[in-house]
Amino acid sequence: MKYVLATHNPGKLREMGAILARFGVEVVSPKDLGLTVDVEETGATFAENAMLKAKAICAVAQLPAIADDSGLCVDALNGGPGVYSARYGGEGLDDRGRYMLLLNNMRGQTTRAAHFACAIACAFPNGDTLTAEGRCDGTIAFAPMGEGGFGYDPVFFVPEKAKTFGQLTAEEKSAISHRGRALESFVGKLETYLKK
Ligand code: ITT
Repeated sequence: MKYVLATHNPGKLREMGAILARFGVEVVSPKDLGLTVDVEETGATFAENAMLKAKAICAVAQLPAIADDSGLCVDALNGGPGVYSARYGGEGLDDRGRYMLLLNNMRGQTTRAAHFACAIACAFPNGDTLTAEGRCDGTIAFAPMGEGGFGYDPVFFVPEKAKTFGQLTAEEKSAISHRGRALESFVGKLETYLKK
């Protein structure tokens, strides 16, 4: 069975595709199917938004769809930008603009704890759904480091690796990331579901 990855974010597509391939889950992108579905993320939580995206793409593609909703939650910013991570600072900013804004807003802050959160939702054409979540704890760096990954990776420092996500290889990041952990949990649930 093929699964559509319900995301238009190339960084996520790359990471989700690689992780799911390791578990033998065959995926296609919305682009492969000639689909562009714009889903309004009106949910208050990562889990709600992931389900909105999975259900919308599943309905259009008539294939099971796997969505990821994720974000960076910073303690000193009361958990922000959180579900607004992709929209932090407004429409005009790119990834670099968003993480530079974050560094600016953290200037002088000594409490730098943060975590990435990821909710995975899978919707099947018969109406069944599966969900999973993952998280990775770290701190906000004082300056960007590394060119790898996407989004806020250059400013998310992982103490156990003494590196930012941006300084890790794709494999190193996925082994400990919110997305890697959520997808590993999801694949376990998928295997159980498919056996039924
Ligand atoms: P889709 O909705 O099409 O999947 P999106 O980028 O809009 O793409 P989200 O609404 O889930 O997705 O926003 C997640 C944002 O959080 C993303 O744009 C990044 O800025 C950030 N983010 C999530 N996971 C990340 C990661 O592994 N590394 C760096 N930044 C990440």
